[in-house]
Amino acid sequence: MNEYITRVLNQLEKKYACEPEYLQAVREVLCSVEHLVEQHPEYEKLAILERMVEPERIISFRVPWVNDNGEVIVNRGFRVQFSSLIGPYKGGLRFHPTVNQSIMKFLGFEQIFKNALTGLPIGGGKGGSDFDPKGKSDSEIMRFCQSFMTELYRHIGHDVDVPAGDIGVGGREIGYLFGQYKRIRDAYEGGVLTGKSICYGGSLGRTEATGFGLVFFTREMLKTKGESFTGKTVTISGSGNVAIYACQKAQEYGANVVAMSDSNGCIYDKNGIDLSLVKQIKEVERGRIKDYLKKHPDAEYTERTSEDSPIWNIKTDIALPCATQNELTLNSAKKLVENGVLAVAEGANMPCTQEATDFFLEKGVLVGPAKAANAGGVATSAIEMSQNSMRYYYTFDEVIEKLDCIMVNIFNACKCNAEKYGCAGNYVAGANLAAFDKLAEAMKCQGIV
Ligand code: NDP
Ligand code: 2IT
Repeated sequence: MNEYITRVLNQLEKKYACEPEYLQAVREVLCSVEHLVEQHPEYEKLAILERMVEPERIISFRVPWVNDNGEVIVNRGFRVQFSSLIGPYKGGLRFHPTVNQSIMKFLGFEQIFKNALTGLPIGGGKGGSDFDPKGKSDSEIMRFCQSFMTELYRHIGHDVDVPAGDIGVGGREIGYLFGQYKRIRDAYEGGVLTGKSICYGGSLGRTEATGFGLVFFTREMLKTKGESFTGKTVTISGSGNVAIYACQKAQEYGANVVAMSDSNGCIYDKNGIDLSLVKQIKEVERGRIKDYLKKHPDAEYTERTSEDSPIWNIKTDIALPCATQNELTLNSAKKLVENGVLAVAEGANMPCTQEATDFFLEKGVLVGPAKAANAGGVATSAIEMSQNSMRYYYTFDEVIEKLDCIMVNIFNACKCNAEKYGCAGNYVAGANLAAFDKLAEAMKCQGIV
């Protein structure tokens, strides 16, 4: 391993020993850009790596709110403004009890590379809170969002930092956050948040974008092997925003999606997932995936009992992890390979452990890395921002056509860079190389800042 990379990694591992997810994300990128770094001896003198991995700013704040019983609850809020090299900080907000600084930093770090791959002018950031939206009433969600924004508003703006959704933050939460921002600022600034509802400035297609984009990227990978979605068996973990729309597009392409999940367990329906029922359970009732059995008693439900999710034991051609980080372990990867998996594409951020990814690559499985394969969501957020600036809206078909084109371009960038640096077919390395190259060049142009 290159000396400069080793030194930076060693320093980080000492300094941030308590941030395993962040270290995992950084290690993956730095280990795959070795050839590029070797071609640029000036990077060391300019501290390109040190500056690339260190967030420009981390904001952390108290979020007090009152629950329906009149009790005062205090959560922690974060915004990691990772890089403004190529545009305003851009990235989602996650509300989940596991949120901590390591998870915020890993997500922010991934985001700068993902956003660079889209080819659009967006820097990278991430935020959120350890607030757990599960089981909360609508008014509790609203009060929490209002309190969160009362702190966050001073740090964001349409040319500064533009948050959006992620786990636990969808259209409802973005609406409450936007309302509070507008009230404090006393101005309508449409482009300050994305993922807005269509009725007050959102973009058609943003809801579908991450899932659809994931399937477009996978379609391009499959093409390289003369394959397509038609007639293939697909399993999709999660049953949230990304999973639902990945399922919809895969079904439109003629695949048989047989399984979906949530954090409690997974359903298997050999006749093909009834997606309108999943949408009803998850988008309307905010229920559990197990409720699927009430309408389809022939489907099977398996409870999750260990870190290895039962969904990956199901035989499939294409696996789309769309829930959360490190949800697909080496054990699961072995099971999928044993069952003949052809492609794995990451809808979630860093869902495969490093060992799982390495195993897939070693066995010749097509791997679509998150920063490339799920970039359709943020790319469409950037299209939402441009519509807000233009004060003009595209049709649904126009947005999806642009999204498809962006996903094809991202796939080609991954493919070309993998070939250029001697690892043809390794789209994980290809994505890291393409994005790193662009960011490092931007850093050189802008001086030591
Ligand atoms: P949602 O909140 O809509 O759905 C999340 C899904 O993942 C739910 O089914 C949830 O189950 C499951 N899940 C969450 N945490 C865990 C966990 N610790 N263990 C097992 N399952 C879990 O989120 P999204 O669909 O928006 O996000 C899913 C993934 O995609 C995340 O990794 C996110 O970062 C990534 N992503 C999202 C984008 C977007 O535009 N929304 C864009 C790019 C990436 P349960 O309900 O039981 O918690
Ligand atoms: O991880 C991601 O790319 C997102 N959650 C979407 C971010 C965005 O700004 O649309």
